[in-house]
Amino acid sequence: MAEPAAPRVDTALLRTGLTALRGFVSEMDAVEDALETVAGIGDRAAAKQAKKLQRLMRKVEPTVTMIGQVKAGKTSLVNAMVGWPDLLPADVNPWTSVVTSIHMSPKPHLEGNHASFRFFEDDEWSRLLERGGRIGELAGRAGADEELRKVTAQLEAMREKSRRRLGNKFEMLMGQEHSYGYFDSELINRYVCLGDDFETDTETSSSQGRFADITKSADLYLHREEYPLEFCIRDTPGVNDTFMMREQITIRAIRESRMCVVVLSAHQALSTVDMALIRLISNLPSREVIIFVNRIDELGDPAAQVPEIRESIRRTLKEHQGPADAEILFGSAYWANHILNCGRDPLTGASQSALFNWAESELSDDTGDGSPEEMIWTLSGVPALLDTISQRVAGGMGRDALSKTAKAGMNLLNGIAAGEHIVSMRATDAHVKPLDRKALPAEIDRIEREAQAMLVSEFEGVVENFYKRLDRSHKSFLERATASLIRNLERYGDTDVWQYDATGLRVLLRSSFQVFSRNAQGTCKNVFLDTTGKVRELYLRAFNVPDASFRLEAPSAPYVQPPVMLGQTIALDMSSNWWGRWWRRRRGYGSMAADFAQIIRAETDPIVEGLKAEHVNTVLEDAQRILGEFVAAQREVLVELSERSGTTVDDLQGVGATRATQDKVAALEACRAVLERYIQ
Ligand SMILES: Nc1nc2c(ncn2[C@@H]2O[C@H](COP(=O)(O)OP(=O)(O)O)[C@@H](O)[C@H]2O)c(=O)[nH]1
Ligand SMILES: [Mg+2]
Repeated sequence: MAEPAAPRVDTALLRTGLTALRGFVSEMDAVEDALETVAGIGDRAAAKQAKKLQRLMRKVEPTVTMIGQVKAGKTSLVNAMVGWPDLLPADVNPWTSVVTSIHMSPKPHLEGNHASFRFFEDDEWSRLLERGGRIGELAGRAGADEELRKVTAQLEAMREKSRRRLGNKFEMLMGQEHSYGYFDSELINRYVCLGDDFETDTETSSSQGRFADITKSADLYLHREEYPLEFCIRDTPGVNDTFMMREQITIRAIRESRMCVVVLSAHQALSTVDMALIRLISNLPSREVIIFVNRIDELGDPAAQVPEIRESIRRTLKEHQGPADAEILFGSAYWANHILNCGRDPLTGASQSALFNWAESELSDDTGDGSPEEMIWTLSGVPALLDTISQRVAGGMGRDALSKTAKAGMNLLNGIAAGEHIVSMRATDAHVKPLDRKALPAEIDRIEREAQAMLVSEFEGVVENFYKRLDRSHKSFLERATASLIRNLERYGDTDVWQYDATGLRVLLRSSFQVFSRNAQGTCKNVFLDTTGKVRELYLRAFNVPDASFRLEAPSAPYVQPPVMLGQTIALDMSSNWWGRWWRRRRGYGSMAADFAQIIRAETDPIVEGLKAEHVNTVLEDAQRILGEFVAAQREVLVELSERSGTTVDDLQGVGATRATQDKVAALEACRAVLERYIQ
């Protein structure tokens, strides 16, 4: 008997939202062609560099991270976006903390679709157990011993269960990675889906969910020709959990990609419950945040309710200093997956009437002439989401990548053109003096040394300034908060639980960070320009190239990651039981104020330290690397040129060489016109 055919999925629908991404890829093609020409004209070293630039440009993999409430439909939405409705299990046990990245590639992988799963490191678990995670840390600081005991006991039980489930493999698996030359839903389930028995004591699960409790991340490599370039969609477990472990996971995931989609459920779109979420995204620029309000199929009257929800989200974002201009889209992963599945499972009655209601409001006469499938796909909001993402990629990290490649390509081209100039000079004028080749490498080394030293010393000033501002903001916040506490105590006594909003601190720290970010980029830009000027002078001096026509592009300053960690929950954000109890247990205003200052300091110090350590070092290291790469590329071209300029007139075969040179120069000019378009 023949095997039943796999259920059909209409992946062609995906193309609808990816036009801007295709546009971006054709721009990449144009730059790639120009580099191809440059490679053909230049000598071996130049050709090698051009190939390397092509390779690096092709390696860009835009990544978008889905964050949001548990059950908002993140996973269902990811499935729709990759065109595989049942790929990742929806409705997984909220205890899982796996971050799943789906890497799509327009070309099939040689080894076919494949997957790898990574487990937590042993020390990540121990840290969680010893200190009870972030929540335990908070409870510990507040002296909420009872809570701390509870949290630790829960974590112990969780670990015990995993240990029993996995037997003596448990320790061995920590920190390991499992790779497979295929994947399907069954395999994924084993790694990301906890069995339902996890929280109860019935040990019924067999293979399902066998590893899920210790899986940290899953990477799936999928061939999808509808995506015109390598593209990664990352699913996170959701922000709100008992141990605040996932908050850290989410923060890390956001930091690793330039764009995030905040998925909200239409029933409960951005209420005060989501303050943790709002805090996380308020540290991102609006253009890097897209809000997708999912599950509109469950609204009674989407046409009327959607505008209200939009308005309320805008208001909430504004009130809480969130990214007020972030794009807000509406849709239903349920409709999207329904239509990708070619409508095999009929829509429920309520969902169908919501669809008609939404169609009437959304589909105008000129959008209404597609097929019914296309119309439902449009109404699901997924193509609009893909389109917004595509545009952001093309306008953001894509544009940056193109510009970076175009600049390096242009410099390569200018080097080659300078070489051709030398050749033609030597062919016509025997008086051009050959260069002292030996002096060049030392000159370039000197320029690099000076540039790196300048970078470090200028950076020091920027950093010192930043630290001062941070510390000042931190101190003044602590003083104000404590003063407010005392005022409150004097006025109302200590019976009312007093709350103090940490937004002020975040705003202050964020603005210090923005100043740092601007100054750091400005410094890099200056040093890069200065270095470029010196290298250019070397060309002029060494090869007699005409001053006016010879240009070198300075590399772009490094990208500075937004300070997402500022959004992490701190004691002041919590209004849980232990805060009240902490409050009631204190006696005497003096001790209260002192204790309070101490707990807040203990909570905010790590944030300030984190901003200092991680961001500052990353920016400086990136800048040093960019500078190093720039000089290395220039060194290769210059040394190569100096070798050519040592050839004799006879080697150049007189007039013949001049004519060939003119052809080359014309071809290079055509490439220059292409590359110029992409330089920012
Ligand atoms: N009606 C409806 N249900 C949805 C939609 N998206 C997801 N769900 C359901 O909501 C539940 C949670 O979805 P899931 O994708 O796991 O949410 P996550 O926790 O954010 O990843 C599942 O039962 C889904 O089938 C939607 O657009 N409409
Ligand atoms: Mg999920």
